[in-house]
Amino acid sequence: MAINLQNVKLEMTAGLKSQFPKNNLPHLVFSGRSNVGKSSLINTLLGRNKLARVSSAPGKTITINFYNIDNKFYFVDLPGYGFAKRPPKERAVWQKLVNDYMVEAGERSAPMFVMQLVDMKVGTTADDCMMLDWLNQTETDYMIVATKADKLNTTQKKKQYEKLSNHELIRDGTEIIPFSALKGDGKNDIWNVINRVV
Ligand SMILES: Nc1nc2c(ncn2[C@@H]2O[C@H](COP(=O)(O)OP(=O)(O)O)[C@@H](O)[C@H]2O)c(=O)[nH]1
Ligand SMILES: [Mg+2]
Repeated sequence: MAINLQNVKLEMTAGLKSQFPKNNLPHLVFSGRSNVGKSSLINTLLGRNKLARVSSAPGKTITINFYNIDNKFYFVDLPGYGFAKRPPKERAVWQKLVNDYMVEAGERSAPMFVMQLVDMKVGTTADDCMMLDWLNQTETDYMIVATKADKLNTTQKKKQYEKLSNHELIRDGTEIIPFSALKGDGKNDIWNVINRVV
């Protein structure tokens, strides 16, 4: 599919279910804890510096951002999770919004595919495991993007890749792609997966 990356826009920043787009375009969903590198991945894939906001501090507002990609599909930027050091109320707001989205996504006929981001150096957190468990239980299609690969040397990368490959919560045969926003490693491989699923 030829995609015009000049024709990309943030169509909706949704804090409420009523604000989700109502058409039947495929959804590529980006999921991961705050600070895992989600915005950086989206910007790298789209060849933009600042379309998605990159932050050093966890975002304050909990929204789902819908990027319309050339009227062919959406990049869906789920709000980051990782609530250990944040108010319990935030978790409830996150759960309600993400649950509303997932229920509605389940009702649509268009494909949905999840890019589950895991920090390659940190490995899976307890929250990541909850998300993986949920993806498995709902039989959602997903791949793993192992972010910030540039922080590791070759030996460490191999070790962390093996860990993810053998992870009990990562479905057998799941694609795992190491990625670096800094160096661009993995960008083409991820685009190949996107082209296959949309
Ligand atoms: N070294 C390195 N740092 C990264 C990479 N991707 C993101 N970061 C940094 O990690 C922090 C969080 O990135 P961001 O994209 O905002 O993460 P988000 O909260 O998941 O959207 C920022 O300081 C980024 O500069 C990467 O591939 N390599
Ligand atoms: Mg972000």
